[in-house]
Amino acid sequence: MKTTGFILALSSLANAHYTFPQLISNGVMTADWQYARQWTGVQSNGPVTDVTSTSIRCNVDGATKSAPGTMTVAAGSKIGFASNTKITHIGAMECYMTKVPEGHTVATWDGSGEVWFKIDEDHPIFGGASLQWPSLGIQNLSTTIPPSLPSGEYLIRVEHIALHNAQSVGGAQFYISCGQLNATGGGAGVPTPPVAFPGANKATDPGIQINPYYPIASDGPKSYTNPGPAVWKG
Ligand SMILES: *[C@@H]1O[C@H](CO)[C@@H](O)[C@H](O)[C@H]1NC(C)=O
Ligand SMILES: *[C@@H]1O[C@H](CO)[C@@H](O)[C@H](O)[C@H]1NC(C)=O
Ligand SMILES: [Cu+2]
Repeated sequence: MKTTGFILALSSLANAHYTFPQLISNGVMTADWQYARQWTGVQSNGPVTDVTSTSIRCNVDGATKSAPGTMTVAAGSKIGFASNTKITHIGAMECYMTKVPEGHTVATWDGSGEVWFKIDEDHPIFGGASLQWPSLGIQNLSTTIPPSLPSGEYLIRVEHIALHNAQSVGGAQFYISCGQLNATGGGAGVPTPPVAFPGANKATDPGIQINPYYPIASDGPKSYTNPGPAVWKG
């Protein structure tokens, strides 16, 4: 009986997790792992919890694995990531990009170094018993490729930072996926400020180690500081 209960508890935990296998462009869903890098252990749907590991960049082995395809997107157009299941945890959504350097292709670029910039982040809704985010219960996330982004090949990285257990160090859960893009029709923007993964986040950052249910009051917590750099408004 005990064992059964334990297995049930484990499987319901796994069901609560999610991955981002699909990109969405012009309202069209692409196939699973066609443009997003399929990471090692993807069947677990599990999160990354160590912000100092290389896995924080593109999930487990995602820095050195390539996706079969590179998706062409116009600068200024909408792009999305779809989760394999509804997002079941409260937490912040952030989106980053990095340009593939000369002499590399996006299929083999590992995204190392202080080369990532943030293109989007969302913010919580205040007033409930806990912090709430607009991503809770949805599957499709959407953002805009900055219009002045220089044309060329990029990795795009989405992270959903689940914070339901984040009151202790290492309790935040990072759900991460990296997609391979070829941006066209871009401009002469200079994305800034650049950060590295790992490096952009500390386990004790106030947006990562936080009790989203505190203070306990009918109108709940009233502030949240997104981790990472400022958004580049290209
Ligand atoms: C996600 O977006 C796609 C493409 O626009 C749409 O077909 C699909 O119904 C959406 N899924 C959900 C759960 O909203
Ligand atoms: C990216 O787009 C440019 C402009 O259309 C094209 O010349 C280039 O071959 C594309 N590269 C990839 C990898 O798709
Ligand atoms: Cu989970």
